[in-house]
Amino acid sequence: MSTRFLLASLVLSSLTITAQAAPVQVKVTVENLSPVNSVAIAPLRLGFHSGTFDAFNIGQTAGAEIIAIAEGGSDALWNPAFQAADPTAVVGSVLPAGIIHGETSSATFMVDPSVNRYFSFAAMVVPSNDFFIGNDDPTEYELFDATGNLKLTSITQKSRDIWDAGSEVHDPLAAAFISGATNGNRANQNSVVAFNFAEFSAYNGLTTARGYTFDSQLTADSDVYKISFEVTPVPEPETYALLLAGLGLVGLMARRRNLKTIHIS
Ligand SMILES: [Ca+2]
Ligand SMILES: [Ca+2]
Repeated sequence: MSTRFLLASLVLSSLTITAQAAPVQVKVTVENLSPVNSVAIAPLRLGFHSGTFDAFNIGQTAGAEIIAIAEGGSDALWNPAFQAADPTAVVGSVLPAGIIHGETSSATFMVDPSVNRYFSFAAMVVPSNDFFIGNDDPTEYELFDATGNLKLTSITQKSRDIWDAGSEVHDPLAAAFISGATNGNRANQNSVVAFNFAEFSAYNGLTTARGYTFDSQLTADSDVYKISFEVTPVPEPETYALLLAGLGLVGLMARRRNLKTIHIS
């Protein structure tokens, strides 16, 4: 067995060993599937987690972290609440501020499939006072199986998946994404989290912040939003070092041989 072959074998076997326990990069891509001139989706707030963080419950009062997302798209309370409930969770966002019909956006996260097996999300749906999409059950989206393989490649949300946080009374003049409205104004609704997409038609004919005339067109089965997942393995730093050292030695041996050849000839 040549030295070069031995070195290559060592590098390959170390790659195989580290790949099994290694974190992976997960690219999250979002796409607004709603009809032209219909709803926009604020930044996606997300977490890869162990299944312990329960963001909200149907029929119950929404917590402050969900209200902050549903009324203003903000993650100011979502991130700390998520990390307090699950310290090993990877939390973050897919920006920008909002995407409309046909637009997409992506962000990449470093995730350990053995620790962060589940995926949770929440995002404001606009124009609205307090509407959002998100998963009630923290274990609904099992992203990785027990051996760390990606189980789920996408999540599609339909109109009937849209929640009303029950925190702010419907009022277009206090809604997000409506031209001339003041999103900061609000009246307490004192209600609970419930499915609601029919209220969007109350915004029809109003001008949005993006300049188009809103037209809901939503029926229960309308696709609204898609979240897609793509995984790429991340070699660990020691693997890189070994790989580089291996390549360096192979290069050195090759150079020596060339020098010998030159010397002999
Ligand atoms: Ca729940
Ligand atoms: Ca409401």
